[in-house]
Order: sequence, then C-alpha cells, then structure tokens
Amino acid sequence: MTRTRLQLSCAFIAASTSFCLVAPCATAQSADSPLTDIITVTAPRVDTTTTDRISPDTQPVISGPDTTHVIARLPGAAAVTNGALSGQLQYRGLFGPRLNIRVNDQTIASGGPNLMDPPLHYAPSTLVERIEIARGISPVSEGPGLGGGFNIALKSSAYATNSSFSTSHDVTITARSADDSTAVRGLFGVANDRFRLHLLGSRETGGDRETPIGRIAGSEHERAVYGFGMAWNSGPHEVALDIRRNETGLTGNPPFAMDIRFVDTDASRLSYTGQFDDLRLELAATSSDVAHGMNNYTLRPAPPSPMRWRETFADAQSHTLEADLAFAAMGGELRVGVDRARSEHDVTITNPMNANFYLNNLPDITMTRTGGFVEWEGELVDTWQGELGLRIDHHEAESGIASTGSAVPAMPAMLAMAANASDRQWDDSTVDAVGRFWRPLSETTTLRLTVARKTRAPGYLERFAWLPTPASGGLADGNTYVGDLGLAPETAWIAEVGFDWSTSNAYARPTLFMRRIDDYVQGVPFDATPGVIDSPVEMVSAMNGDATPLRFANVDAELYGIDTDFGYQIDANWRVDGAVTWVRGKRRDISDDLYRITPPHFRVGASYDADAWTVTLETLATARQDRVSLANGETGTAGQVLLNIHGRWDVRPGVSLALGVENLLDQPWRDHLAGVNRNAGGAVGLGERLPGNGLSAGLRLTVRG
Ligand SMILES: [Cu+2]
Repeated sequence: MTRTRLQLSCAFIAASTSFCLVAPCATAQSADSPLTDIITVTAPRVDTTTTDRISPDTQPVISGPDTTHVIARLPGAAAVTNGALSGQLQYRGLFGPRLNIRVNDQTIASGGPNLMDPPLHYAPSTLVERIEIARGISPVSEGPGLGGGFNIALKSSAYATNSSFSTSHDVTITARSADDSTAVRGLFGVANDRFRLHLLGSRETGGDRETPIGRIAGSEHERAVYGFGMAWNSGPHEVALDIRRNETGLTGNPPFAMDIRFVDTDASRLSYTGQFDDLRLELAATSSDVAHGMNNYTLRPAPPSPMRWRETFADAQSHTLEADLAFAAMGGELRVGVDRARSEHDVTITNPMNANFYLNNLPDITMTRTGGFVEWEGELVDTWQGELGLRIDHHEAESGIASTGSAVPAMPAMLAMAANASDRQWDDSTVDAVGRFWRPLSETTTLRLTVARKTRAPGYLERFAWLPTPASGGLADGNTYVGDLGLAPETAWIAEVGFDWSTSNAYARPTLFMRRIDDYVQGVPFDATPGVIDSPVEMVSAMNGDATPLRFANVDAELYGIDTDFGYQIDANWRVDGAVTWVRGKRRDISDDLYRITPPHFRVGASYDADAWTVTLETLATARQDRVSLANGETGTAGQVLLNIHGRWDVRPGVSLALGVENLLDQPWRDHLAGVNRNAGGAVGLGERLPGNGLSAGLRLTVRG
C-alpha cells in the first residue's frame, strides 16, 4: 500500500484532532459527507465515516488497465475478471448490476448482454482522477443499487484562481511486462476563474498474458478513449458539459464463449448547479450509445464447422434526467429529487458465413425507471449524526418482436414464436429506505450503524431471454440461461455496525455486515426434470452443448461478513498497512452457497517513506474457497500467498515515477474470481481456472503541470 493508504486515516483524524500521521497530510481535504470513501489520484486519500476516496495515480502500478483492480484493494472489495477490460467490481459479495457504479456521475447502460463492457470499462485506470465510495450502501440520492455506491471521477480541468487564462497538462505513460502492454494518456486544459475547458485522450494496447502456467490465449486488449469537457460559472451558477468516445478493439474474454471485436460508445453529460440564497438546484441530463460486436472465431480457435461460427451484435442507448433541490432544514440539509432513466437494448446473433442465419433474440427492449427521493443529513439527538433517505421508483420493461432468419432450425424459430405470443410487458414499483447513523464514542473512535432496505429490478436478460445462450450478465459459469417474464424485484434488508478508530499512530475501521436478500435472482434448473430433454428450451440448449439449461428465478439469499483496513506508524519512516476481507454468501431456500464469492483474503504491506520516495513490500494471502455454488457448477480454488513490491519516487514537483514488481517468487496461482477458461488456444486447458500473472514488472510515469 502506498503512502496515501495512510493518509486516509490522517484526513479522518485531521477533522477531529488536526494531527497528521505523515507529512502530505497538510494537503488533505475533508470530504463533504462522513459515509464515503474516496480514492484520489492527485490529492491525498480522504476518508470519512460515510465516504472513502481512492486515487489510482497513488496506487500500485501493477494493477493493470482495469480500474476494478484499484478498487479491489479496499476492505470488502474484490475483482471479478472476465477479460482484460471486462472486470466487475465485487463489494461485500455483490457484483454486476447489483452495485451502483457511475463514471463522472453517469450510469452507462452496458451494451453487452454478458457485460463485456461493465461500467468500469468506461473508466480506464490512467484516466481516473478519484474514486468516491459510499461505504456499505449508497445513499438514495445516488439512485437504486443493492450494495455500495461508486462514482469514478475522470481527469478534468479545474478553475483557476483569477481571471487570466492559464493552461494545464497531465500526461501518464504506463508499461507492464506481464502482457507487454503500454498506455498513454494526456489531458490538456485551459481555464480561468469563470471558464474551463479540457481535451483528454488515452490509448492502451496489450498482448496475451504470460503466466507461470503458460500463455492465456485471447487475453489481449486494445482501447482508445477521447473526449472533451467544459464548464462556465458566474459564481452562484455553473453549467458543465462532458463528452467522451470509447473505442475498444479486439479484446479477449477467455471465461466467455465469445471475445470483444469492438465496443464503440459515446457518452455525454450536461449539468447545471445553481445557488439561490438558501437553495441549491442541481439538474443533469446524460446520454450514452453503445455499439458492440463479439464473436467466437477471431481471438480463439474457430469452430471446425463454419455453421457454428457466430458473431453477435448488441446495441444499447440510455438517457437519464435528474433534478435535485437541497436546502437547510431540521438542523441539517434536506434534499429532494426526481430522476428518470430509460435504456433501449437490441441483440442479434448472426453467422458470418450465412446471411440467412440470424436470431434477433433480445429485440427492441425498453427499460424505464422513474423515481423520486427525500434525503436528510444532519445532527440527530445527543451526539448522533445521521443520514435518512426514502426512494420510490416505478419500473417498466417491454420487449419487441423476435425474428429469426430462414437458415435457423425449426426449434429456435418456434421458441421465437412462443416468445412473441407471450405478454412481454412488465411494471412494478420499489421502495428503498436508508438510515446511516454515526457518533463519536471518544476522541479516537466513531461508531457507525446502518439499516436499510434496498431493491433492484431485474435486468432485461434475466426477464426477456427466450433463447438459451451462455449470456448471463457476466456470470461466466458455462451454463446456458433463459429468463422469466414474471421475475419480481430483489429486496435486500441490510444491517451494518462498525467503528472508525484512529490514534496518532494507528487506525482500524472494522465493519460487520448482514444482507438478507429476498427474491434474489439466481439460475435454477429449467424444469423439475433437469437432464431429461422434454421441452423445446432444453432441446435447443442441448443442440448448443448444454443439456441442463438454467432459468433465472427468484430465490432467497443472505450475505454476511466482516472487513477492515488498519495501519500502524512504527516511526518517522516505517509503517504497516493492511486490509482484511471475509464474506459468506448462502442460499436460504436450499442448502447451497452463492456463486463466485471472493475467498477470505488478507493484504498487509510494510512501507518505508523517505522525503521524496516510498517503497512497500506487500503480501496478499488468500484462503482456499470451497464454499462454492452447486447450482452454478462452480469449482473451488486453493489458498495462496503472493509477494509484491511497489514504490513511488517524486522526481520533482509535477513528475513522479512509480514502479512495481508483482509475484516476486514467480509462483503459479489462480484467483478464484478470475473465471474458467473457455478459449481452446494457448497453454491453459479448457475448464481450468485462469492463472494469475507470474513475476512481472510495471512502471508509470506521470508529468503534471
Ligand atoms: Cu459481448
């Protein structure tokens, strides 16, 4: 862990005792709310009771192109990796669409039905300025979501302090040996105190990953992002516009049945903030447009029969509108807001060798959510402070008419006809309620309590998939899935208790949590006689190689666990920092474990801080995972211990160089969340869990001014 790791506690202490553990604390800023973690790139890390902040520029260089790995270092977090650029964050056992993840305050509807472009796909780690994490659960003002809330703020320009224009630049170059990858990123800005404008761009390429077990075929990546942003303020009023384009090229997804050929995405956000005496008005409109293609023959050995070649095209468009009003009330701040999100999805499976073979299996789907919330934060009784929120959302989902080409066999064509004859409209309302409370117990300790009811409306694939395919929103369990038109929303009942403790030379922030989830959406056997092929869905699934398809269904589940970060400053130069994560996920309706839950793990690093440089020797110990899901056919993973070293040198003001060496002992190892290989090229066998990097190095040079 780098020096910033400690600054988290110091900013936290700075608020109460104005004492700092390490020198850079002087620049620490306090976050506006005590229930967020913020991971910052340029500024030191700032954490409060409610929020954490992380900055990738200060994080170890070995994390790779995917921002998921930066956040995965937090207590309670882990990375679900489905490809170099398809990582999904796991937080306290929840991942995928169950977490509320935004990039520049924007929710981008993923294009791929298998989440090849999950939210963090749109936030290359080199472009990230800071990551804001709502600890435990997200406030209702940030929208729905069962787990924590994450906002990734990309690099941007900042206003200057006076009316004359000045320019700024921020350039990063990174390279890693494990996949021969390089990334270049630049931001150029011009600003005065009223106006700011910037251009940004990044380009990343990497080859197949080499591991102690051999080369992983189809693990390469290629992505370019460019965009611009501008803002103008008159003091009390500000208007801002942010536009970006993402072009992902050939990028492998070994745990999936296909790889990315392209993901072309445009995203934009227009916002207004106005201060009127005691009132603050915030308005925002966003849109995104994803065009995505994937296939099973470019980055992996093509099926011997051209009849089985597949290329799938998936599109998604989304539009959101938000209006919030904030004002002082009842000894705190009251926020009321309304928001609306609408996304459209369309997926067509084709055979490039036969124009008459196509299945428009997820046709013209529209998902709409219209919501409103009330949220108050302030002083409660005694020394208690709190955040209370209530949100109501109305959800509507509708699917269009499926079509199939003339070369498609009769059975799938029949399934399409049956789907078209069904009632493809659904609507329901959900209610979320959140109470987060904290109070100082002493000079050094703050107690935290959270109780909440949070909901999630099922996604379009879970509801409308009528054709059994391996697409599952990124589960990558090798099963084929169909949806269920009658799925109910998930409801989580959440309780958390923890405390933040910090003294002049030590800190710890443990949390104990419990989440009971009713109507948890999970794959179950398609019918009462699994393995007996007595239905059209099972026949089609068997034709595609899986005689036991699963159907998304509402079941009951629970997750509980404990996690903490901690640190101890030994003397002026030496310190130790670490994090522990332990989470357990179970079904409540049958005796089974939840799928793809991170094994217990423990990370601890010993650091030496000099004036201009810092070096950390770190070990990551992971327990074996044998609590696996029988329903998903999941296999276990052995425990392992890894040793890494990383450091940073602030060469001169504005120039810093970070270096890291991963897996110093070059051990073969496998991350439980890395998924199972389905690419027949390369050295890793089919069905084997994908191995992690061997002894490899990374470097990052940042020049800023
Ligand atoms: Cu895809």
